[in-house]
Amino acid sequence: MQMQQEPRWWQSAVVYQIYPRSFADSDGDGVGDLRGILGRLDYLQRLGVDVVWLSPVYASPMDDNGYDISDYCDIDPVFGSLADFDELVARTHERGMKLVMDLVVNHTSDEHPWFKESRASKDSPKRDWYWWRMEPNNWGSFFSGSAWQCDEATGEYYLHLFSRKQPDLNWENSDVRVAIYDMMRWWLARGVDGFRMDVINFISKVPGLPDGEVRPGEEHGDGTPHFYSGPRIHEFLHEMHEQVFAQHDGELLVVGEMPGVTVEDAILFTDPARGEVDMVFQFEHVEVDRGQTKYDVIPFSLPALKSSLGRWQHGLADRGWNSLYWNNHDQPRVVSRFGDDQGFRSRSAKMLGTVLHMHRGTPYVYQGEELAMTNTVLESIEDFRDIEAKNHYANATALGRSPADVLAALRFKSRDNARTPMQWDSSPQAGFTSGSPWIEVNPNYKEVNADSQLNDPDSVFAYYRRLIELRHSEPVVARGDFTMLLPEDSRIYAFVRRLDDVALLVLGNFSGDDVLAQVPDAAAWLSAELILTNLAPGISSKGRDAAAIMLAAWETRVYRRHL
Ligand code: TEU
Repeated sequence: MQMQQEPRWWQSAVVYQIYPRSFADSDGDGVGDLRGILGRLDYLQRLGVDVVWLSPVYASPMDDNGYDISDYCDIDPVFGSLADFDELVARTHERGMKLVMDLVVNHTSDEHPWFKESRASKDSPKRDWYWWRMEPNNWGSFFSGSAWQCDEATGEYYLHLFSRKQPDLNWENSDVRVAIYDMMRWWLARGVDGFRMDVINFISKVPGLPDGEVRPGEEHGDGTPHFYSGPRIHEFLHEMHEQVFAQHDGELLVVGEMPGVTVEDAILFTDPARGEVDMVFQFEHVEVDRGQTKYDVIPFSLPALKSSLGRWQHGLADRGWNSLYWNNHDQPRVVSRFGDDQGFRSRSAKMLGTVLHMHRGTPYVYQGEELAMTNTVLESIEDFRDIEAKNHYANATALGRSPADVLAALRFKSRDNARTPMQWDSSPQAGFTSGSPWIEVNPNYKEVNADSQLNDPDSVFAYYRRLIELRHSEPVVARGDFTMLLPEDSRIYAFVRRLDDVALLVLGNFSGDDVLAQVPDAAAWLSAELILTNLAPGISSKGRDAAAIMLAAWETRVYRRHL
């Protein structure tokens, strides 16, 4: 017996992620800001998205571009003021869209008053708000080097899973939790509609912080088994739900970013009956091209991608909910990664968008994805801005790796690929700023920009509008079940969605070749209604009695049939 879940508003919604630093700069200082976003709300409304998620805009020394927060209850001056923020909330709501904040509470900035107080002395009342040790364990940081930093004031070490300027909060201490829930309620009272919660499955650490395994060739131990979905994680998230979300009765969208989360755990996190979060970001599908480490790139395998996404579709079919994404501010651009950003940029971007958006789950569009923005040109290490990339380069080259090899991997995988300015038009700096941008604009902006796509019915932008509209108008897209076809095919992604007597067949060719998709019932599908394709009408081959469906390079099709 399938458990019928109550339909929730976000099951038919599409979320748009803004990375404020790189979206739109209103004052010419080269960094995007809230007033810049205000000036572009019409664009988002035209795209048709339901929710806007802002990467952090809180006060921050910007060691990790705002994921290091020094004041949770203020806006960083580089982005504007609380008054600008209130206006943004109001204008977003006026247009029928919701606004979700990024919540970073696994760690703060080392410049947060809590940490300043904590580090001051061993008997500070806030000493226990962070993790202090006489001796560090062997964990490595995600941003290279040890996860521990010796602090001058007391000679003890503090834990930082990310940069030295991002000390981890100690969630075992209930005062920490109370302070965080208070702050969350304060934002909800200001009108925000939910939270994207940064590395939220890292907040519960195994007591005693045991050493991690040191793999051959590695300098540090892998601490992840001791904090990925740690022993108290479900308890903490349920408590947060009770203390913060429950009062808002299903109006919010709460998504937990959870590196390393398993399907089994995701079911528990997102089962509405358990009261934790609405959905999680999992990472398996964006790690199909990952070797032992992030920068060790292995060849892309479509069967591996299908096996992963299919397992998640299956696992969360009855209980819980998926979120769907190719891109965010940490991932290279998908058209450069799984598509063809040269000869078939637009066509392959539309295919990738279709395959993702037709899955069951809530799709996330990352700024510029709707224009098929690509990875950028990063020649020397000076072109990079991201602390993760810069630390990795310094560390790997110090350990004797060839700078050319390290740079090659960084060019493909660097988070800076996602962080170049939004390409609005073909004017200097792509219309992003009148000043000098904090990171170079992608040199392809004259060809790839919003202005050239907004009024073109064949543009990637127009195509994304249709994808979003389909989720709103077709119940089978939002609520239908999912069946993967052709799991072993190395070039075709194919699946069926079904709700009552309506079925959709979704096909995507992940290659530059013509390929015959040997799907069951091919003849019946060929005579069904073609509701979406990325090829101009007439180019699609339509042999009526074929036993298979011929797809051109990077072609995608969605057929609808009544059964
Ligand atoms: O990222 C969490 C995370 O684990 C990674 O995806 C991270 O981006 C890194 O690439 C690991 O190699 C979140 C944020 O999305 C990211 O921007 C922050 O830097 C990080 O947490 C720390 O707050």
